[in-house]
Amino acid sequence: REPYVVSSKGHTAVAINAAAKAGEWIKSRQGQVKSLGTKTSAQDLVTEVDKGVEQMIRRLIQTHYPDHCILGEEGVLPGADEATAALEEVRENEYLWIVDPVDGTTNFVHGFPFYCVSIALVIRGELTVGVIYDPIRDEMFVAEKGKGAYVHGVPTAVSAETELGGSLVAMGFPPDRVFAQPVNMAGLQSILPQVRGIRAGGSAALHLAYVAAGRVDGYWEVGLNPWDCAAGVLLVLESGGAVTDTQGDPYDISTRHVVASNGQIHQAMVDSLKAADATGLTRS
Ligand code: 2AM
Ligand code: CA
Ligand code: CA
Ligand code: CA
Repeated sequence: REPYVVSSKGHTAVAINAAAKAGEWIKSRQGQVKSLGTKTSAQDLVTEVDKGVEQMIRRLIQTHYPDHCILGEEGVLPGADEATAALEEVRENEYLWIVDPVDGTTNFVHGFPFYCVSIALVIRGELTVGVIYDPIRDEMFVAEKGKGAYVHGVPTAVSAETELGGSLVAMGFPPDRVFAQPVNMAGLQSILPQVRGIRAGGSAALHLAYVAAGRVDGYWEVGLNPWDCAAGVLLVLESGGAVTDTQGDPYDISTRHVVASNGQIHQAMVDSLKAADATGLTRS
């Protein structure tokens, strides 16, 4: 294995180190969850591992950068409008870290080995570092703005597929049944007949890393929060791919309905979601 660190730049090394330590800890706790709670619904799970890992990552970042702001999924107050809060923090803080301690908590709880740690750094509103660590496969995905994206020192690149018909795409089913379920049913019905296959692994961040690495050609999901996608978005962009909202407008940190792809099949995915009224942006 090549060393994780692809750059001696401090921020990236701190993110990689935090993700590696967090990932090891999560993996060691699979199958040993002691306290399983719910958040917004019976499907929206949280464990002591999510909370403990976020605390650990916060401490590691704060040790190096005590004056930086950290937005983490489990640090958000219940009922707060997460996306709006994040945007305000981006505006007000020069350095904002965006942390998802466990992306794929449902998988973690069930022992389905598809989850990761996601850490991004936004500097003056610009996505600058993105790190995603899959502890099961020991894969560390690292992107730096303007410097490309790597997995263990090897550059990642999106696929070259040009047709939906030859594409394997991923999607996500967030636990919000009232809003997301009808939108997802419409999207599935529209995209599925056109592609080679659809996968829904249950980790938004890892799906984005897989778009970056060319393992799927595209991915879409509605109802995401900044911690689900910030790191993965930079990975896709730095690997030569495209990321927009589900209507094809440019991604920014407040975008919740996301399409990521190799670029080549992007418009076809967006067109298909629009035609099926499956963007999540036209329904209330
Ligand atoms: P999590 O495991 O960090 O909670 C699965 O489709 C994706 O949805 C995962 O990335 C999961 O992240 C995310 N997710 C979980 N709960 C959610 C919620 N209440 N709203 C939106 N997305 C959620
Ligand atoms: Ca969660
Ligand atoms: Ca998440
Ligand atoms: Ca999480």
